[in-house]
Amino acid sequence: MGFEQLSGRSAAAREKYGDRLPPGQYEPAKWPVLHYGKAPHISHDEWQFAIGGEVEHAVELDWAAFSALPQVERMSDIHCVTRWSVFDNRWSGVLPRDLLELAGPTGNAHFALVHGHGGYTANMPLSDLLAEGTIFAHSRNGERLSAQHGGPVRLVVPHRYFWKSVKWVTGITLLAADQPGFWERFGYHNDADPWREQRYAKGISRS
Ligand SMILES: Nc1nc2c(c(=O)[nH]1)N[C@H]1C(S)=C(S)[C@@H](COP(=O)(O)O)O[C@H]1N2
Ligand SMILES: [Mo]
Repeated sequence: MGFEQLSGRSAAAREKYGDRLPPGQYEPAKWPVLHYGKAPHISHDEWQFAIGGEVEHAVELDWAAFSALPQVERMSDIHCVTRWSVFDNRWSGVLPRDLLELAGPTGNAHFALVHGHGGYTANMPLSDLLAEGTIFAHSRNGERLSAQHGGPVRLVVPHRYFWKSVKWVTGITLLAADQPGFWERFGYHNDADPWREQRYAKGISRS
């Protein structure tokens, strides 16, 4: 996409959303699909979620157990490192704190590695997982997430670039010390704050 088109769209988005458009982002015509590899189709029957690492007792949930947890909604904008932002998404699902409560984080739990189908991972401080807007979502704007968008359940961490928002989640490992996830090992910024344009680690530039 040419710079003119990009900046034109950015200007339109800035007019529409004001300060809600982070630097270097634009609004695409529709929500893009982006992932490494092929999207798996996971049925509710086979869905499983494991919580381990720095916890009092490791737990595994099936779909019924996940569905029985308090269901909440969170509104947020999402920002991909490839520069698109999608505004006003209403996510429905379960709060990380309600999941973690089942396992009982130990006093050493300071970081989380969130796992997705096929070995994808994203790392974050426990505080990002427990942040107000973070949710394990099964629906967006009242519709179940498609397999392409990470259904049955994906993570949404709206205040970080969207690669932290793991699709087809399979579990959480709580950690005492940080461990880089899938893209973080390839040079993506560890913190991924879109407002500070933390796209890539120091010394690496891509466009
Ligand atoms: N399991 C898994 N989750 C993933 C990815 C992936 O490759 N595998 N890609 C990430 C990236 S880079 C982005 S931008 C978003 C894209 O989500 P979307 O396709 O629903 O827009 O998913 C994130 N979560
Ligand atoms: Mo991304």
